Amino acid sequence: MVNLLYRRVVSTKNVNNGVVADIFSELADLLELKGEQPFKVVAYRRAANNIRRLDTPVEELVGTAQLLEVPGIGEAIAEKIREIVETGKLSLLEGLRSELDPGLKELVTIPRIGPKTALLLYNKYGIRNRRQFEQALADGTLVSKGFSAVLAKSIQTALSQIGESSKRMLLIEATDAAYTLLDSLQQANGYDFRVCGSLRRAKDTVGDVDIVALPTVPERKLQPLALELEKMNGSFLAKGESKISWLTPHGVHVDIRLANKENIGAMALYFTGSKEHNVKLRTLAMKKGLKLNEYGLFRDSDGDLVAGASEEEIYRTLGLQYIEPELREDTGEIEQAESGKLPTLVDDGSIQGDLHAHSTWSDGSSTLEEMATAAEKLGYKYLVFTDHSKSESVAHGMTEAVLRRQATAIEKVRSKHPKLEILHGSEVDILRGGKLDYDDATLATLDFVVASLHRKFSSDTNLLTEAVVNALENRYLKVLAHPTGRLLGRRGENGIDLDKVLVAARRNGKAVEVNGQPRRMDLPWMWVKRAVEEGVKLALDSDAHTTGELLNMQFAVKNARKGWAGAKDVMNSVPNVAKLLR
Ligand code: DGT
Ligand code: CA
Ligand code: CA
Ligand code: ZN
Repeated sequence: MVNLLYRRVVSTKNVNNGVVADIFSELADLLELKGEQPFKVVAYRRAANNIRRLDTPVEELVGTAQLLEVPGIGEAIAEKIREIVETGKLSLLEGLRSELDPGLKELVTIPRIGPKTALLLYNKYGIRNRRQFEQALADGTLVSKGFSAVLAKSIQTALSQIGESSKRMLLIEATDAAYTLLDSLQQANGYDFRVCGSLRRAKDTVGDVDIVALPTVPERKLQPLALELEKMNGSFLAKGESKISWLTPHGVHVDIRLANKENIGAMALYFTGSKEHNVKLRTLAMKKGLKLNEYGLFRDSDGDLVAGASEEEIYRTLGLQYIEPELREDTGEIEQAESGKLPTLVDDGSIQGDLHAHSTWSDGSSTLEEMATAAEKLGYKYLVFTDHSKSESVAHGMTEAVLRRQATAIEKVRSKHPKLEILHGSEVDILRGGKLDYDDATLATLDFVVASLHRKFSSDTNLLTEAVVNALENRYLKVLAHPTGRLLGRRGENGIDLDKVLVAARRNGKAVEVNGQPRRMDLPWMWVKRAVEEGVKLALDSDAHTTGELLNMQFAVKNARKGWAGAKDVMNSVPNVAKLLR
């Protein structure tokens, strides 16, 4: 059985080059914020870049003279690398993290603001966090106090270009914020918490975090919880006995509502939404002589409570099948629930392996061996390595010669993991006209082929669509990866005609990917739903570039559920790898 909640275990075990490099980058940023001498900052940044580009795992170099041959790595940095490899962290960085104000660190996340400007804002203009900055920018006080009007204008433009989407979090960010908060509130004791809102519905971006709190102590309201929150470094937007709105130290908006044993189901239902789903439920209730709100389901005639303690009971009383939170978007789920035709959704346990993962052979930062070990720990039956093809030079795409060497390297790793089927695949670029980046003779040497559009060779959506449709004819191609190419909050969809693509995929018997990278979530869930309706098979993938990212699979699963996919729609729910390769 696969357990994707394995998260921390897997992601902290391996100290790969990417992790070490990230630690040095963060160290450089924080030292700069602290006003440390520039040469130190530059040195750490250089070390980070060089470690990131290293071909050998830095772990293997610790204690050898070879490590000191890497440009930018002297005795002092080598010692720090040893500490990271041995303990998984760097005490110097841990110290800095707790020493620096989170609000100051947040300022650096604003476009056009580097450490220097952040310090200026903090020290000279008294700006303590991103929210205060945006306020002072909007109402003009910043410029009237002497802040550069040119820079202010340029930041404003940058912020408006990123637009609303930048104010929404990725699903993974909201998940982390919510569970970090709940972990520390568990000590507050005396409440059970339920995460609701768009986070529970697994939307790919989340505006704010909604939590329903059920006291386990009689007569308890929200004041004791407010006291707990006061101990943390956030700020209150509203503080009542049945409702709290609070900003975490990282500026994440959290709404908390009080429930009781009789109405917790109704509260959870209401605050899970979506609003459209709720509206339709209320209308349905009215037709049945009932009234539904956040306090329960009541009979019109005498006002008596008929259901409220559980969502299941409320749905049942309304004559509906239970509706999973991911489906609550008013896209036909209520109608299907009325006639008892909702599908059984795919879940983490259905997933038997990962069909799209990278290694240090292209732009990944974990080795083949590290990735295989992590996949085995997840309980997978198979793992496909799909490093980039030769045209993808920014991602260290492999020439045919390198691909052959990788085949030999994979053979070696196989012998150490007899229980895991390790497949040699490739993420092959789709080129102009639909030609693939390796010729058929090369593709024939591989076990599995995933193909994707990376570089836009044209902005003409007809040409892009045509290329993808042609590529889907290739006999070796198994999966079309991240079809829209979107990067949430950064880059929109490529505009290809997905209706045509789905038809071509079904005609050729190819699967379409549900990529679980939190910034991709591609196909988007509405298109997953269409693919399922069209009978196109889905491939749920992590697109991992590190061992920890194998757990992106959980977001692919959530996104597939949101598109009504059952295990039968998912290619990698099949345990027998031979079936997959037919
Ligand atoms: P978000 O935060 O923008 O990603 O989306 P949600 O769905 O979490 O929306 P939010 O936080 O404004 O509200 C949480 C839930 O509360 C929402 O899904 C449904 C319910 N809700 C909020 N406002 C209304 C309303 O005016 N009418 C109804 N029926 N429900 C509402
Ligand atoms: Ca919300
Ligand atoms: Ca909310
Ligand atoms: Zn990839």
